[in-house]
Amino acid sequence: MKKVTSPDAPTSGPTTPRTYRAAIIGTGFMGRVHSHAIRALGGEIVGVAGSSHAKAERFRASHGIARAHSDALELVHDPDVDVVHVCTPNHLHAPLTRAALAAGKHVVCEKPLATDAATARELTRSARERERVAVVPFVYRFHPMAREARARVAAGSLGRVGLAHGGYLQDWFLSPEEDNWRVDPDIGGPTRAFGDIGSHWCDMLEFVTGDRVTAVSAQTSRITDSRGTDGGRSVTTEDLASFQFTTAGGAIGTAVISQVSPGRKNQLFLEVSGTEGSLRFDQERPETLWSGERARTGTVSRDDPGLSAEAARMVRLPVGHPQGYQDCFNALIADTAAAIAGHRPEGLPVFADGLRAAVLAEAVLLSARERRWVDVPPTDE
Ligand code: SOE
Repeated sequence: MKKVTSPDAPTSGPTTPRTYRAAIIGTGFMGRVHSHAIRALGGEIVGVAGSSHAKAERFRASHGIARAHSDALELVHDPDVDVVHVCTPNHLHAPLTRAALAAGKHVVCEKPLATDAATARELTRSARERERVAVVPFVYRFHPMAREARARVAAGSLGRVGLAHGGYLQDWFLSPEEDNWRVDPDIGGPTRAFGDIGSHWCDMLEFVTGDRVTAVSAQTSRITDSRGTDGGRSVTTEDLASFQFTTAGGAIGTAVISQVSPGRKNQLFLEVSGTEGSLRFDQERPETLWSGERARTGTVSRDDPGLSAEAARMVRLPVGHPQGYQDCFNALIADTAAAIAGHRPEGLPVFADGLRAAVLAEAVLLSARERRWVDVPPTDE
């Protein structure tokens, strides 16, 4: 494939790649979602690797992929592969990404890019130096209504933004019997609920408002100190987090993060209020935005004529045909391919955004541990 530049680097003009030749490492939920998105693009999945050969083989057979590998590094070095998709448990993200960049590949690495900010910074620099397209799937950016909210804030429709609040709520860790690699800090990292879904909320906040969180005051908590069917392992990471924050633009706000809220499956919601109006996005009803003004309230719909150009660019299906999570992923992978071809697609989440999430996570954990406000250092990568 022709040498291409990262979306952050200057480009000499778009070209169309021959094809998108990918490797998938990781055979769980995210591996499946990535695989569907690559196929939707018309890309080729050269091979898959998993935590065991049996898992890789099952994934290969059910997804119609040519090769199953037991050795992920062998697949990373395959000359037929242009882009490596890292969809493994968290502790493998950094070593596999490092190896893929060193082998000259483009990378789509699931979040967290790394379980600590120093490593995330190293990978961000490495991708930039090597001029590789390097993406972290903050995928909710690809809902047309998230783009619409961002466009309206940028156009000044809300006036001066003073407040943002919301949360990200799930319930899949409700039972103390629920055990998972995420519970083990050596595999999942030092933060669980915040790292897994709070990172999405913060990305959405900063993406929609175009503003930066400058300081946080956080608390974390858990509903059980042990997990597993036999009362098994002791738990050190959080089920719950709440935080208040300030932004560079002078706004304040709060967010609640939970993986133990009964009945809540995947509710990421964000409400932003300015001097002229408010907007609310809810990921479980992603085709509309609630809009409020002093004199009236209303609903902006994906089907409305007159959406911003960026929102319209994310519309992939005709009016009346709802779009969802997988459509967002398809759009993200399509923009990744465009970046590899030398375009600069608006709003593609790159490693700098993964680094930003790692820096925010460290600030939240430190604040909760020391029960004080913590400044969030700027991430100028
Ligand atoms: C599980 O909590 C999970 O799949 C997250 O890992 C994803 O990032 C989120 O999009 C949905 O929930």
